[in-house]
Amino acid sequence: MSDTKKRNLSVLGPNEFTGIKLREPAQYAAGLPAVKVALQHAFKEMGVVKSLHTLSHMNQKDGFDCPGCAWPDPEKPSKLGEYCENGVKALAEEATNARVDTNFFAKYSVEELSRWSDYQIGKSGRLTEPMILKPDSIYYEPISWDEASALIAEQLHELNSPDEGVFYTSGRSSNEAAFLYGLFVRAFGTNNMPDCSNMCHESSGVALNETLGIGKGSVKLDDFDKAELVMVIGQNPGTNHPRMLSALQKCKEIGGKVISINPLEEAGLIRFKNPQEVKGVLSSGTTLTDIHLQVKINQDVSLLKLIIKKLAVLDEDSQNVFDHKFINEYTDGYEDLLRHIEKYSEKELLDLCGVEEQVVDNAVQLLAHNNKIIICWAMGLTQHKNGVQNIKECVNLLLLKGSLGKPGAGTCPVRGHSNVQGDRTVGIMHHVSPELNKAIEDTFGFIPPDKEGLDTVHAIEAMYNQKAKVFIALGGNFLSAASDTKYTAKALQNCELTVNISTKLNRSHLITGKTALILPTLGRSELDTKDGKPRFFTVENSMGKVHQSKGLLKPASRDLKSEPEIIGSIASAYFRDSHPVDWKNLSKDYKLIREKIELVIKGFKNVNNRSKGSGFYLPNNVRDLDFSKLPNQKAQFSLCDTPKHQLKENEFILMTIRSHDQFNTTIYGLDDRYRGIYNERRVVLMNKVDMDMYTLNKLDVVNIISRYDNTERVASNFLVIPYNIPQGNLASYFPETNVLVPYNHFADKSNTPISKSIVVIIEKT
Ligand SMILES: Nc1nc2c(c(=O)[nH]1)N[C@H]1C(S)=C(S)[C@@H](COP(=O)(O)OP(=O)(O)OC[C@H]3O[C@@H](n4cnc5c(=O)[nH]c(N)nc54)[C@H](O)[C@@H]3O)O[C@H]1N2
Ligand SMILES: Nc1nc2c(c(=O)[nH]1)N[C@H]1C(S)=C(S)[C@@H](COP(=O)(O)OP(=O)(O)OC[C@H]3O[C@@H](n4cnc5c(=O)[nH]c(N)nc54)[C@H](O)[C@@H]3O)O[C@H]1N2
Ligand SMILES: [Mo]
Repeated sequence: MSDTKKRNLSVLGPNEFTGIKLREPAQYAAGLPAVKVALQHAFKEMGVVKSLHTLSHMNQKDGFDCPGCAWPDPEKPSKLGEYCENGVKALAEEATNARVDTNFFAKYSVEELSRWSDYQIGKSGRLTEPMILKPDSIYYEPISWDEASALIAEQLHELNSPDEGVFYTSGRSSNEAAFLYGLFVRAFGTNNMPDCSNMCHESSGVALNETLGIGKGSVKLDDFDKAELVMVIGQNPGTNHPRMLSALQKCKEIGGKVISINPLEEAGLIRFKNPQEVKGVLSSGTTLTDIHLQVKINQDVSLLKLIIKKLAVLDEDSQNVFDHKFINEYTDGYEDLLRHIEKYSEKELLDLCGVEEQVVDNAVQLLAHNNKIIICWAMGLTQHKNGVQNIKECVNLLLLKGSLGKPGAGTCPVRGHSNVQGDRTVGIMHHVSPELNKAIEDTFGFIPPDKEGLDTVHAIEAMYNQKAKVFIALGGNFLSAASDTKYTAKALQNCELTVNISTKLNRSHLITGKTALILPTLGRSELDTKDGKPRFFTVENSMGKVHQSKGLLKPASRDLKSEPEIIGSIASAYFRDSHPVDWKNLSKDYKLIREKIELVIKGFKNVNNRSKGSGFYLPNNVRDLDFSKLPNQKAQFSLCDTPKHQLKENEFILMTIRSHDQFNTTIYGLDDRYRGIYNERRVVLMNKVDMDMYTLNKLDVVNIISRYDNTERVASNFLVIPYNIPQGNLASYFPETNVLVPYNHFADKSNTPISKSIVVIIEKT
C-alpha cells in the first residue's frame, strides 16, 4: 500500500467572525417570516419555477419524502403543500442549481477547500461525477465508476481481515439501499457498521428495548389529537421538527396541555402560528407550552424523580394518581422504584434540577389529573453520560400513569434523519442479531459474521490505532459529525482509503485517508429511472410507518448513480461475480430488493403493494401491550441514579446544539432567528449572572476549553451572548464545538458521545 505526501490541511476550517447582529429572541415560531425565509432559500438555490413545482410534490402520497427530519405526514396532506421552513431549506440544499464538477476540483485543491467554512463548502453545490484523490496529490481528479469500484474491491481484498473495514451509514438512505449495504457488509465478513444513530437516538433504542421490548416509539400521529398532556423534553421542535408544532397545536385545540422541559425557552415551544392556515398567519397564533420547566443541563433525572416522588405522595393520599391496575397487570419493579425514590429528598432533587418548586408543583398537578400522556424527546436527553437513564426515567413516569398502549398516550422519541429509523429496521447495526443472521442465511445462502462490530466511537479509535484501514460512508459527514474533530481527523487520515457516497461536498471529502473517493449519488427529490421507467423506494418515519418515496427532478448530473447501484457495483467488483447473491441484478431492481426485505425482516409482508399510498405500520409490541420478551413478561421499571457533575469553581457544562439555519453539519445560513442571533455561528450563550461573576461583557471574545484525562481541547474565538440559560450552563453550536467532545467519553450502554454535557472552562482572549 502506498505512502502519502503530507497534505497541509485545516481540519477545523476558519474561525473568523462573520459580523454578528443581535435581536431579542422570538416569541413565536413559523408565521409569515417562516414562509418568507423558506421561499427565499428555495428561490436562491433552485429558481422560482423549479421551487414551486417541486414543493407541490413534497410529502404528498405520490411524491417524495422530505429529505429533512423523520416527522410523519398526516393521513390527509394539505393540498397547499405539506412542508415546513426547514424542510424547504433541506430540499433547496439538495435541489440547488450549483454544481461541484471537474472544473471546480481542478481549480481548488483540498488544501484550499479545507480553509473554507462549512457554509461555503456546502454552498458550492451538488457533486456531479466520481472523483479520486490520489496519495501524492492535493487535487481530486475524475475516475470512472468501474475504476472506482475496482479500486475499492482491491483495497478491501488487501485487508488482513474484514474487520479492518468500517462501513458507516447516515440516516438519509432508503430502506432498499440500507438493506443492500448491510447485506454486502455482512457478506464481506464484518459487522463494523457504525451509523449516525450511534451519535443520536442510540440511548433511546437501548432504554426502550430494555424497558418496553422495542427500540422505537409507540405513538402514532393521531395520538396527538387525543392526548391530554404532551411533555416535550430536550427537544427543539420549532427548528428541528417544525411539522410537529401542527400536532401540538391540534392537541391544544382539543384542550390538551403541553409541558416543556428544557434549559432554554425555545421560541418554537412558546407560541406557533401555523403557516398552512390563514388564521395561523394573521392571528396571534396558538400558545403551545403551558408550563416550562427550565431544568439545568443533564438534571432531567433529578427533575423527573422529584415529580415522581411528589406524585407518589399524592397517590398515597389515595388520590389514585397512579394507574395501579396497569402497574399490577403489565409492569415489574414498582415496589423497588418506590423504595429507590426514598433515597432522595425533595430538597436535594430540587436543588439539583434548579427549577422553582411552584412550577414543579404545577406540572405535578397536570400529571396527577391526566392519564393520556405522551412524552416526546430528542438529543437533550440522549447525548449525556447517563442518556439511557434519562429515557428510562421517562418510561417510569409513563408506566406509573398507565400511559402506554392506549390512544393519546405513549413514547415518542423524535428521530433525526428522514430514514434513520428505517435503516436500522432493515439491518444497519453493529450488534449481532442471531435471528437476522439466520434469515439472511436462509434467504441468500451465506453465513453472516457473528462477531460484534464497531460502533461510531469504537470505529474512530480503531482507525486511529490503524486497526481499521478502509472507511466507506453511505452518506453523512463523519469528520464533522463525530466527536473530537482533531482525533477523528487523524483516525480518517490513518486509513489507506476513505470513500464517501454523497450528494454534496463536505469536510469529510477534504480530511481523508491516503487515497479518497467521492461517489456522487441521486438525492431524494430526483427522478430515479430504470429502462426509462421511474422507480420508487421506501422509507420509515419516526412512528414506524413504511411508505414509498418517488423523486421527480432531473438529476443534478447524468453521471450520478443511485445508492443501491453504487453498492451493487462495489459488491460485484469485490466478489467478481462468484457469490450466492446476484449483486448486479439485485441492485438494479428495487422491487426485487423489497421482495428480499420481505423474506428477511419482520413486518414487511407484501411491502411492494402495501408501501404505496400512505403506507403501513410495522409491528409494535407496546401498542399491543405485549411485553412477553421481557423479564417476567412485564414492562420494566428502572432505578436511575441522579447524575453527579462535580464541577470545580470555574467550570461550566456546555451543550452543543443546532441553530435554526443548519441540518447537522450542513449550514444553510448564518442566522438563528428564533434565538435572535444573526449572521454568526461562533457564539456561546451564557447566563448574565455568570458573565458578571467572570467580568465578561456582551460580545467579549473567549476560548472554550475542555480537559479530560489530561488532554486539553480548545475551541477558539467565540462571542459571549447573555442569554436566558441556567447558571453554570452554556450553549454553543455544533459542529464548531465538536472539537471539545472527548472521543472516549460517551453514554453508558449506548456509547453516544456526551455532546450535551461537556465540562469546560471559558478563557477571555
Ligand atoms: N432543521 C433541522 N432539522 C433537524 C436537524 C437539523 O440539524 N436541522 N437535525 C435532525 C437530527 S439528526 C436530529 S437528531 C434532530 C435533533 O433535534 P433536537 O434534539 O431538537 O436538536 P438539538 O439542537 O440538538 O436540541 C436539543 C434541545 O435539547 C435541549 N437540551 C440540551 N441539553 C438538555 C438537557 O440536559 N435536558 C433537557 N431537558 N434539554 C436539553 C436544548 O436546549 C435544545 O432545545 O433534529 C433533526 N431535524
Ligand atoms: N456536538 C454534536 N455533535 C453531533 C450532534 C450534536 O447534537 N452535537 N448530533 C449528532 C447527530 S444527532 C447526528 S444524526 C449526526 C449526523 O451525522 P451525519 O449524518 O454523518 O451528518 P450530516 O451532516 O447529516 O450529513 C450531511 C451529508 O450527507 C450527505 N447527504 C445528504 N443527503 C444524502 C443522500 O440522500 N444520500 C447520500 N448518500 N448522502 C447524502 C451530504 O453529502 C451531506 O454533506 O451528528 C451528530 N453529531
Ligand atoms: Mo440525529
